[in-house]
Amino acid sequence: MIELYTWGTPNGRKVSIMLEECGLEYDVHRIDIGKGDQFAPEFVAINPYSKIPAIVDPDGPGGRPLPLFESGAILIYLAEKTGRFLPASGAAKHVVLQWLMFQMGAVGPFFGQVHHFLRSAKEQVPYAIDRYVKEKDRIYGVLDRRLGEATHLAGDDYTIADIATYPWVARHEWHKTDLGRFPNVKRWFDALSERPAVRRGMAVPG
Ligand SMILES: N[C@@H](CCC(=O)N[C@@H](CS)C(=O)NCC(=O)O)C(=O)O
Repeated sequence: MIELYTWGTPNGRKVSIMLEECGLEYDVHRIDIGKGDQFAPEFVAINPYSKIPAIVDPDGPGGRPLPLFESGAILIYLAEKTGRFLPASGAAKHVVLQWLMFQMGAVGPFFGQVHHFLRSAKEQVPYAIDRYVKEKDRIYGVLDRRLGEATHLAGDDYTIADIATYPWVARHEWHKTDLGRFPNVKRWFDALSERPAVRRGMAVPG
């Protein structure tokens, strides 16, 4: 049974969606980041950066327990463990990793900054809002062009790149984005929203 340390955020839900898609059994540990649970010494021992998500796989490589943090690293690990949602080798594997890194380096950090400056910042900072909203729209443009030429981000198949990106697009109301402006993203988002594993993963931690 994999131990999942998570909260109801896009980065946490990438991992619960993946666990659901792979049919792996897991125990959910609620880390309430609003209350500061992420700084508890037991959790810091698993993730020294004090952020969700993290997992502990008691049956890691060599039969030894493996603690892991960073959602992208966790998705790659679970994909390799199960042989699902990431080709084993070749160009197709690297295209998946490219779109996964685009999520990790662009979608997550920039959408996250938009959420912060629109919803959480103590004062409205027009320069920051303008900078991050512009970059967010640029990223949506990249996703929309890509999804205009391919069914999924890495091509025909649904992969960990889609699993990583979906929960961020699911927060489109938080970053005030009308998906009607990005019809290919909307087509992809609506299709993924129908997947039972996506629905179950998005409901974690409940
Ligand atoms: N790069 C990390 C980012 C994780 C992250 O930002 N987690 C947020 C929630 S989505 C968090 O735990 N925030 C609490 C904090 O910063 O103290 C990953 O992808 O796992």
